[in-house]
Amino acid sequence: MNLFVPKNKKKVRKININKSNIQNFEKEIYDLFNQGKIPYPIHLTKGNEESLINIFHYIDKKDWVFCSWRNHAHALLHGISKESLKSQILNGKSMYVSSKKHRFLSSSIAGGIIPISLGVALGLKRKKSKQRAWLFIGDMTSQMGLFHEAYKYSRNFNLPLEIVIEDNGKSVKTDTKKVWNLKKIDFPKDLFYYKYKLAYPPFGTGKWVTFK
Ligand SMILES: Cc1ncc(C[n+]2csc(CCOP(=O)(O)OP(=O)(O)O)c2C)c(N)n1
Ligand SMILES: [Mg+2]
Repeated sequence: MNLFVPKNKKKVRKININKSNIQNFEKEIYDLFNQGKIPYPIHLTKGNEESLINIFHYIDKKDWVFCSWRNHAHALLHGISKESLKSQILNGKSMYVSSKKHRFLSSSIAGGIIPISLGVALGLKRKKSKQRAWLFIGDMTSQMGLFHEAYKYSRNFNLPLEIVIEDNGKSVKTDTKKVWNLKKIDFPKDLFYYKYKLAYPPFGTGKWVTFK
């Protein structure tokens, strides 16, 4: 199974970005990095475009999106322009792209975004907002104690927090299942979940680059 969507979720959005748009953007960043034009860390995504596009159909334009260092595709799908995203990346913010206007926040700290998304979901509930908070986390981050507490809190207090597990099987280069002696990542069935094979190295481009 590549993508699991929980029951009773409705598609609410038209997406006018396709797989090649995302791949072309990432390839441009890949080339710029190799040319020494981005002297900062970058994390590229490839192999999950179709699942991501599918999931973003469920995300309202005014919902809050929270994700990790691997966030370029998410940013484009949530409406951040290519130009603005590229400028953030060229200025060293690839790992923590953000836009208040688009209600988009990411973090380079593993699990760091979890309590923030939970707090925003609590705020949305208190304000009786119709919007939801969306939390995207990797397979390793989904095994952190922090995540289990946030999950329990959000469900027990019925908060508008949607969670997406992005399972590429790895924590950087380490097999996540081996770390925890798991046969498979077991996840509650009220979460979105997708599995993919990351087609870029976990960080950078896999090449030694001389920065100018
Ligand atoms: C608090 C903290 N510890 C360690 C790291 C180093 N680190 C960066 S990515 C990563 C692995 C995370 O794996 P996963 O959640 O599966 O995300 P993926 O990169 O595979 O998308 C780690 C441990 C970090 N960013 N933050
Ligand atoms: Mg992973």
